Amino acid sequence: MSLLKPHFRGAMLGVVVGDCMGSFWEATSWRKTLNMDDVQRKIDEQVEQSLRREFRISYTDDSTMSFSLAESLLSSKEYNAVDVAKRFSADYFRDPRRGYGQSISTVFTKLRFGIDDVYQPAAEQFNGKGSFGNGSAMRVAPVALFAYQKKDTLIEVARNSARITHAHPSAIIGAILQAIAVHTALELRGSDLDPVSFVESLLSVVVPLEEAVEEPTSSGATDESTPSGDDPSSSPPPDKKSLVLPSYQSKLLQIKEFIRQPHPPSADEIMETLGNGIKACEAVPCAIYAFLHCHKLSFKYLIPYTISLGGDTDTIASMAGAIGGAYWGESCIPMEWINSVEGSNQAIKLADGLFEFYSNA
Ligand code: R7I
Ligand code: MG
Ligand code: MG
Repeated sequence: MSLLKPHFRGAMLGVVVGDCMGSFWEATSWRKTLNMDDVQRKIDEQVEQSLRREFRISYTDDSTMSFSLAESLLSSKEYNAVDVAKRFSADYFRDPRRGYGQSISTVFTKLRFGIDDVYQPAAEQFNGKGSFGNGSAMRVAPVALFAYQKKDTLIEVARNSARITHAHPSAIIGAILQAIAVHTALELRGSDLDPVSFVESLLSVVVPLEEAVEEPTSSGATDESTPSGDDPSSSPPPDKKSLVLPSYQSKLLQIKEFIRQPHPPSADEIMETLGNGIKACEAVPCAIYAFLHCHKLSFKYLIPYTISLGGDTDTIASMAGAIGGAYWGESCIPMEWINSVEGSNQAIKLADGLFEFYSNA
């Protein structure tokens, strides 16, 4: 099995490369899938222009928040909720035009001047139900590196770091699921991967978490207050139904079915069943499936494939990129992609810091 450090780097680079490559399509692909050749052409064009004109493709909130979480974990040498909240809020007010979720600014405003309970603003979102957006999961990759040796710590830090902005159980469990997926990919790092076993190991974590939640997720049920991949601004106010979202268990079982069937599902089928929208319960399973579909191929294929699934493209590609980067390692990411995205040096520096933290633990 290969050395761990390049895989830490791969995970953090995967976050930023997926985010940068996916962000072009994010606003254009709600409720639709994309042609993979078009996506590939756009990536080539952006990379070529970036290298020729010496500018970097910009990252969005997905990377900003991942970096801040990593920085906080490194500077505090532990999870420190107040410090994480401060950094999230400061980042937002320093540069609010990074494509943040539409409701999260309320949380950052309340956190801005300090508050006794940093979890309170998130708990007040959506009439006290909390956001079920994927923002809690999109930034969680560094937690899998920080707590590489301790799965219990990993789950607790993923849970609590989610709660700073996302109090809905679906967003919290989504963050834990994404962190565990990155962790599992790091453990495997390039060795044979059986996709069914991969899903089963995720199920073993997620099922008890969902069982422990009284109401908010239930197998097969759908949330009708915000349709899949909906433009968030046009959503009606949440009612009691917004607590009822499809369970991760049902999505993971669907992924298992996809893996077992003789022909892979089409992008449209994936959108219809797993979803590709802004909800954590759509974006996280979609990213996990994308990685598993591509695990015998390459990072270079994974990113355009994931973007072709449409919807919340920067976030889903960033999460799939984190899992893929953790699995294949830094060397699998095309050098010209690394050189053309903003934040790649920061990603490497933070990955190395997290590796050092792990090595000295
Ligand atoms: O989850 P969040 O950080 O957004 C992340 C997304 C990623 O795609 C990023 O790339 C960026 O583009 O944004 O931000 P939130 O504002 O907490 O959630 C996102 C959206 O999900 C909200 O603006 C709502 O439209 C929707 N949403 C809900 N709608 C109804 N009821 C989240 N929770 C609810 C809810 O309970
Ligand atoms: Mg984004
Ligand atoms: Mg997004």
